[in-house]
Amino acid sequence: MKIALIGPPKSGKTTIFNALTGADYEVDKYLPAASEANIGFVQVTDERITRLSELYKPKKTIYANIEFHDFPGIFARESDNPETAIYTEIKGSEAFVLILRAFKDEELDQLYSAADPLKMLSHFEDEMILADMLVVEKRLERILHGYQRGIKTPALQLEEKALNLILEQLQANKSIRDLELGPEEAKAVRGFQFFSAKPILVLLNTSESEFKKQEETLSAIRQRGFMAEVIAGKFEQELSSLSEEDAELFLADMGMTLSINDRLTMLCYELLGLISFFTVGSDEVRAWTISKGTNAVDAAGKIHSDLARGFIRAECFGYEAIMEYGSEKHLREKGLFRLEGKEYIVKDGDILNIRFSV
Ligand SMILES: Nc1nc2c(ncn2[C@@H]2O[C@H](COP(=O)(O)OP(=O)(O)OP(=O)(O)O)[C@@H](O)[C@H]2O)c(=O)[nH]1
Ligand SMILES: [Mg+2]
Repeated sequence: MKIALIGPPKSGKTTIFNALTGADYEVDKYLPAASEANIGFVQVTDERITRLSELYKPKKTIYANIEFHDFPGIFARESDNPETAIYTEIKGSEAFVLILRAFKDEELDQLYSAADPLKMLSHFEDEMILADMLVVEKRLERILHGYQRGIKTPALQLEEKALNLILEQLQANKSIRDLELGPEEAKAVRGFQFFSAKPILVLLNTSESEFKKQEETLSAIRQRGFMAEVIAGKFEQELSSLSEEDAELFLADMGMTLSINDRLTMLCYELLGLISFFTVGSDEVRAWTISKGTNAVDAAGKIHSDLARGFIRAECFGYEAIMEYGSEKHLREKGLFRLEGKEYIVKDGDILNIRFSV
């Protein structure tokens, strides 16, 4: 899963990226914008994998992970062109974490603009809508040009229909994520990777002392339909250099029990509607990430395409059940060891073993 950290210049993206990944990229007010993204992986802590690993004692234990890309500031100047490589790279991610400056800094106020998260959020929404609109208009023009030259296929007509619906939405100054397209239409335009179609988590980056004073801004952002949270980026980065016990004490002081990694990965799962299923055995205990509503055969395909192709049945039991009864043998006796077909909707915490033949 690829998540982009984006935002205006100097909102604290790299600071938060460092806190998340334990990296040590330079952060400084006067540093010019980087020309490429920093990339880092964050392991998704899952207590359940730890427990399963204790039970099965496998050779390998594999947690899920999220790939974070820390981009330089965007949508800052008139001359910033959303058709350049970095913007295309941003559009290639599955979701955005939009980091907005809520910490005070007079120099940054002067160099860039005042810390006004609500205003900045509107600016980002406008820019994303505008950038998408340019793409749609250009494509529609080409399609119509093709029609005039006799190139008119059902696929093109479907795409044109979808693009016109999207254009209408954008012209009403609304994001594509709030538009409900039919499955056919959605498929026809998937390749465009529109900015305003991506799920967004808004993070207010604030100082330690202002951390508890963001409720009003947060609820205003949530009222606009976004998921939003507050983070003390610089403070979190400092914490990442402390021992686990000390960091926990500091966090508890601020009313938090989870590390930035755990909080942010949980939020990303929620944002994207993701869940985990597990595979277990003496070789490997492993977590797999899927969307809510995924059926057994598609879940099998996550593990290997052969498992989907030759899918026969899924042997299935729940994490809670194996923890309660301690062994698969006991689960069988209790009738908690099930056989499920292709259409079974996999649940969070399911443990699957795919029977297949190719
Ligand atoms: N007071 C305070 N300063 C912060 C916080 N987060 C970041 N900063 C400072 O803000 C400046 C910019 O931080 P970066 O993390 O480099 O910001 P960025 O968004 O990555 O910047 P660009 O990539 O250049 O857009 C640095 O001087 C940081 O120390 C914070 O939570 N509180
Ligand atoms: Mg940066």
